Amino acid sequence: MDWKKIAYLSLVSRSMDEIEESKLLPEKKVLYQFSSRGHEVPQIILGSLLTEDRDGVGAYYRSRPLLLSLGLSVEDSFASNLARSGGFSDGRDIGVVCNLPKKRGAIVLPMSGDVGSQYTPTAGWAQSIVYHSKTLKDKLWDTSIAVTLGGEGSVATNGFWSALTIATTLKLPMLFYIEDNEFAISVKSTFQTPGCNIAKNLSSFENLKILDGDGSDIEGSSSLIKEAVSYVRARNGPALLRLKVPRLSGHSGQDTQSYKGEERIKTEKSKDPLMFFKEFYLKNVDSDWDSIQEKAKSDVLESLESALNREPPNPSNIQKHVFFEESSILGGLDNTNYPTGNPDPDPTRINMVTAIRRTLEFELKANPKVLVFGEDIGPKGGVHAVTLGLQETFGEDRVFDTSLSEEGIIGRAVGMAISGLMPVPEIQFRKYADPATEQLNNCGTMRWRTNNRFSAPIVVRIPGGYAKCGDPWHSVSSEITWIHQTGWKVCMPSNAEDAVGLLRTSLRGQDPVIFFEHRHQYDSPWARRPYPGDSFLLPFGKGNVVKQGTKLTLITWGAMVERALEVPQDIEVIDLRTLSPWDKECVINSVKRTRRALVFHEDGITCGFGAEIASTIAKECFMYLDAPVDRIAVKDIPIPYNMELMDHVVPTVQEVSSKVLEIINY
Ligand SMILES: Cc1ncc(C[n+]2csc(CCOP(=O)(O)OP(=O)(O)O)c2C)c(N)n1
Repeated sequence: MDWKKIAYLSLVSRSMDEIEESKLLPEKKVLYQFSSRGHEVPQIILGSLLTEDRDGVGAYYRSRPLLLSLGLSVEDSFASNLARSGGFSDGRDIGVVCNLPKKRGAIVLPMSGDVGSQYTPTAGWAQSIVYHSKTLKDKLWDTSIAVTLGGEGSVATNGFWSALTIATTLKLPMLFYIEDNEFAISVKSTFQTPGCNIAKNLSSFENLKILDGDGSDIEGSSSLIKEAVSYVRARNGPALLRLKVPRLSGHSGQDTQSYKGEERIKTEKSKDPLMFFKEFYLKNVDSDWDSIQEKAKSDVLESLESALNREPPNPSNIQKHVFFEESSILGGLDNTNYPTGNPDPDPTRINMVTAIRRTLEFELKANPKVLVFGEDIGPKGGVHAVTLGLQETFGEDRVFDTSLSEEGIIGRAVGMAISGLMPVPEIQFRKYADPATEQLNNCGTMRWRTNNRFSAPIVVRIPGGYAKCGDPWHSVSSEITWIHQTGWKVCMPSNAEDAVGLLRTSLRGQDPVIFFEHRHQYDSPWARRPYPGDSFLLPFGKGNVVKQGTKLTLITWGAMVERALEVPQDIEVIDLRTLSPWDKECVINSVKRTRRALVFHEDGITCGFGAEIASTIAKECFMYLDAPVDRIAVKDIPIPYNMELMDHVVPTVQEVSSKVLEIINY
């Protein structure tokens, strides 16, 4: 153990917090400050053991000491807190939400502000370690481990339990490091786990090594940290180490700790691990503590000066890196040379289920980094039969069932994508993506909020929409959710051929994609098409004029395309195919010709995507319009079960046709 370095970094961290708390915060130069005072020493000891390539850490806002031990520059850290240029995010994110991408050595995954959201991406990283090492035979990953850090409050979150389930059921090389300071802001640990000790409560959890100690006991805690890291590195499975540490400051700069009381604050001060570490150091290592402290302080001041001299971020860059423009440091596919397969179309008409399966099969063959997973997608072949036979062909490492946790499915995919894999998670039905909302959201914003340091391109296959009947659970479409969120590409193919082209483009792309599979189109005879060949790709943002006409432009997508084509009037029908991005040009050109526009969709009408399209047409085609732009869509209620009721909710061909006539006769 390099105690001198541990002493130096602990003192650097302490000094940074002190300056921020006493000076930069009151001066309002730093607006968010989360002090690590009290947490430093054990974190830095842990960091000093993360020496292997591809060690991956999922950390949280109190983890700066650990990042310092993994190579974070003091200047970058200050610059981030000061919202200056460079740093973790170029002024886009708060400074405590750090990240540390590197091509070699331990990395820190992009943190986020949501407590508990660090856990499942770290589990994904752990699973990637095994995949890279065991399946791809990449030696760089042979001894790597995943480590996740969290406070005792975070053990009550869904993310914690989801990741724990993944790590223990799959026996992943993952260490849960829980820093128990007894308070989640002001809420006592009695509310987070009964009896306040997560280590004790998990003592009978299968496949989990438990270690429990006190961060103020330097020798005891450092040997526990060593034991935990060695255990996980030796591929024995996951471990959970809980260390008690005092939180010597308020939760954040604004917190006065009025809920703690004088006595408690005094007791916490007397447990400061740094104080005990100094004693330990002077007794066992050297007498140069004071000179190390001096050096730490002057280095910190010098770095602060440099950070203060940095320019503010350039506002003209703020829209950059929402989508792929250039490769991020970590995340996404390397340039893969794809085989052409059989580029000739196969004239046999296949349904959309078979088309998606065939595309997945080819891409799994073409790129060993593609992994397909979700609930029931293994031996059963998925509840929609899309993945039928894929596990048999590609094995359980590449096509696998997961635990029943959508947060786990998506969070794990995020960690995998950062490691360079192309995860293709299936969410069984659109409605069941709800528990994964946080991970989906953070996945989409990752490239932007890390200023292109990290990205997590994943292709989320989500079946939904009405089928033979409807219901509030299996028939949701709500595609607007992701169009409205940052960083997601969204497509909703109406037929088998488009599904092939869009899926292949998604799987070879560098952005996260919501690939919406409409349940009605899965086996609709209309949607059956010849397989367009193994090299067929469709670009995003290119609509398709599926019927030409002169009286009105009807803009639609997904299952509504089929209905729109049954409307008997002389209308032009555009299948948008992708909604983020969407083909404005195609729509505008058509409306300028037909002079009338109707948007037709299955998602609810209020604030549905039709509103966005209508507003664009109203602005861009104002001088050309002979009638107001209109919309027809599902009423703002879920799709009902009873088929007659369903027909009252999803617009029928007759209703659309009447609406068309109304606009034509305006
Ligand atoms: C999902 C979510 N809910 C609430 C918050 C607000 N919040 C931020 S930190 C925090 C307490 C976390 O406590 P703990 O996990 O014990 O870590 P500590 O701050 O004590 O180190 C809360 C409630 C949040 N950031 N995210």
